[in-house]
Amino acid sequence: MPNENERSGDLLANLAAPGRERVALGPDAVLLAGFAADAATDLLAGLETVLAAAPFRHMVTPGGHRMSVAMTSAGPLGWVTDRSGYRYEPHDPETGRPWPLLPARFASLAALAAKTAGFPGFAPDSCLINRYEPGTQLALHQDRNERDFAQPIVSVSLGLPAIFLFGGPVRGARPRRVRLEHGDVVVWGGGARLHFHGVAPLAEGTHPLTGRCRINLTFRRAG
Ligand code: MD3
Ligand code: FE
Repeated sequence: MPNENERSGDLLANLAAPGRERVALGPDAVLLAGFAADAATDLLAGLETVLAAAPFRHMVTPGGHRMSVAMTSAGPLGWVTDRSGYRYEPHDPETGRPWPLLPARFASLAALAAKTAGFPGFAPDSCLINRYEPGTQLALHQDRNERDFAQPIVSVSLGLPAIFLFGGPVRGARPRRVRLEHGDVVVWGGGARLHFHGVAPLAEGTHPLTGRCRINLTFRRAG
């Protein structure tokens, strides 16, 4: 019977094994295919506790457009947008209360994925949670509200698949299309950190664990 340390050592070795799909999407972007599949039910249970305190909402862009992606956050900082701009805030503007705690399973998975991709010591202080329903899309954008662009971003896809649009450092370049499936994790660091990216309109479908939606968790060091 292995002890706890041996067990977690085995798990780490297995996740990092050469046989597991590990796909370079670019010089500093690595897809860990299926990395979160075994954690998915725990992650979705953690999501329910977050949603009980901070439900999904459709925020408004500085230009006055209602976002079709529904969002919420967990952790010390949460990403918000309204007519006055994009930023991170320690409180949920809907309730005035601090954002819910990062569920333990969220934090452990994000740290293990970052370490596996070559970013040991990643300690996110924010998890932005996006919900896509069929037809929902996310326009090409950069993530630039974080303080330190040397810190990676870890994204976890759950539920329905999506076509992720991975552009370049300037808006003009035609983006690559990458299919992200349930359980896929992508770690974005280095040069890729400031690349334009988005999500194509979600196709119709239902997933056994999420129903008629896709959930994306993005872990960030914002402050
Ligand atoms: C590449 N979310 O929340 S995750 C976002 O699927 C966001 O919900 C998308 O873009 C989603 O900001 C994409 C993948 C992702 C996240 C952040 C990145 C890719 C990134 C930052 C820099 C480069
Ligand atoms: Fe983004």
